Formats: sequence, structure tokens, C-alpha cells
Amino acid sequence: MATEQDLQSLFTNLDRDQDGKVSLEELFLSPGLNAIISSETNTSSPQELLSRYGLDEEGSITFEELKEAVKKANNLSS
Ligand SMILES: [Ca+2]
Repeated sequence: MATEQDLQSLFTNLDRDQDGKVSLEELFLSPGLNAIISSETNTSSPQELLSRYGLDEEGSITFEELKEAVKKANNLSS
């Protein structure tokens, strides 16, 4: 389980170039954080996360999309 605040902090750490999106490359650059994201979203790989929840064409995920993914996995706590 994670709170929105936890997710925001995770997202900020993953978004190394601070463009507001987390790319496949950024997920691979932080295996520890990626493992947490996988667990919170019930996905088995960054590719699965992006194909299921990252709806933009560049293969990246926004904070809103990530939050939605965690919510759908019933892991968002308030
Ligand atoms: Ca980024």
C-alpha cells in the first residue's frame, strides 16, 4: 500500500530529467524503485506497466497515470 504522498515522492525520484513523465529508461535506471512500483501496481515489468497504463505514445507514464494504476490495483491508501 502507498499513499498519494509516497507515490509523489517515488515518482519524483524516478523522473530523473524532471520532465513530468517516467520513461522506460528511467524505470530501468532505478531497479529498487521500479520494484516498488511493480509491486504497488501488480505488474511484472516496466514494459507491462507502460503498455497497460502509460497512455502516451512515447512509452512513458505520468503521475496521474501511475496513481490510477495503483488505485486499480487497490494499493492506494488515503
Ligand atoms: Ca522523465
